[in-house]
Amino acid sequence: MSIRDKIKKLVIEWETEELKEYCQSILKNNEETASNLLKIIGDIMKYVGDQFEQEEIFLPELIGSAETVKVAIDEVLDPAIRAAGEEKKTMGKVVIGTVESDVHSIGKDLVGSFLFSNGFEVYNLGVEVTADQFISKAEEVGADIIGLSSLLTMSMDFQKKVIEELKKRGLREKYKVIVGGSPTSEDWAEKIGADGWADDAIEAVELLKRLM
Ligand code: B12
Repeated sequence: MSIRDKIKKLVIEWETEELKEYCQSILKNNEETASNLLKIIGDIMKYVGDQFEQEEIFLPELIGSAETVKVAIDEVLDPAIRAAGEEKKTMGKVVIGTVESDVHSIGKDLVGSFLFSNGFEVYNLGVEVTADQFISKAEEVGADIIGLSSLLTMSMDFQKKVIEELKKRGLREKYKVIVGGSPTSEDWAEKIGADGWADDAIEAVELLKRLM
C-alpha cells in the first residue's frame, strides 16, 4: 500500500494513534518530509469534504477525520517542521483565522501549517474571529500579514469588515491582507481591497512569498 493510501485509510477510519505513529515512522525513516505529508493530508481532507457533500459519508465521519488529522498535524508534523526549521530565518509573521460567524477550520489550519512549513511564523486564532481580535493580535505580535478565511457566502462580508476596521484605525498600510476560502475569488479580493487571494494552501505560500 502506498503512503498516500495508508494515510487515507487511517484518516477515514479515525485511527488517530496509528496515524501519529505511522507519520512518525515515515519521518524517522526519511521516506517523506513533513511538508509532503502535509500536502498528502490536505488532498485527503479535500476528498473527505467532497465525500460529505456527495452524501457518501455523514457528519460524524467528517468531523472524526478532521479531528484525527488535526492531532497528527499538531503533535507530529508541525513539531517536526519546527525542529527542522529552527535555524531558518522567519519569512514573516502571519496572523490567520476564520472570520466572525464561520466555524470552518480545516482549510484555514492547512494554510497555516503550509505557511509554517515554509518558514513563516504563524499565529492561528481559530474560528469566529472578530475584526478586533485579528487587529489586536496583529498589533501585539508585530505581524506582517493578516490571513482571513471564509467558507460561507454569509461570512465573506466579515473579511471586508476587517479591512474597513484597519482603515478606520489608520493601520491598513501596515499589513498585507490576504483572503481565501471556497466562496471567495480573485475578484472578491480586489473588490474589498485585499492584497491577495489564493485558491489553496500551496498557492497561499506562493502568494505570500511574492507579497513579502
Ligand atoms: C467540513 C465542512 C463543515 C464542518 C466544518 C468542520 C471544521 N472543523 O472545519 C461543519 C459540519 C461544522 C460545517 C458546518 C456548516 N457548513 Co460546512 N462544509 C464543510 C465542507 C464539507 C468541507 C470544507 C472543508 O473543510 N474542505 C476541505 C478544506 C481542505 O478545503 P477548504 O476549506 O476549501 O480550504 C482550502 C481553500 O479554500 C483555501 N483556503 C481556506 N481558507 C483560506 C484562507 C486564506 C487566507 C487563504 C489564502 C486560502 C484559504 O486553502 C484551503 C486548503 O487548500 C464544505 C463543502 C466542501 N466540499 O468544501 C461545506 C460548506 C463550506 N459548508 C456549508 C454550510 C452551508 C455549512 C453550514 C451553514 C451548514 C448548516 N446549515 O448548519 C454550517 C456553518 C456553521 C458556521 N456557522 O460556520 C456550505 C457553504 C455554502 C456557502 N457558500 O455559503 C458548503 C460549501 C457546503 C455546501 N455545498 O453547501 N461544515
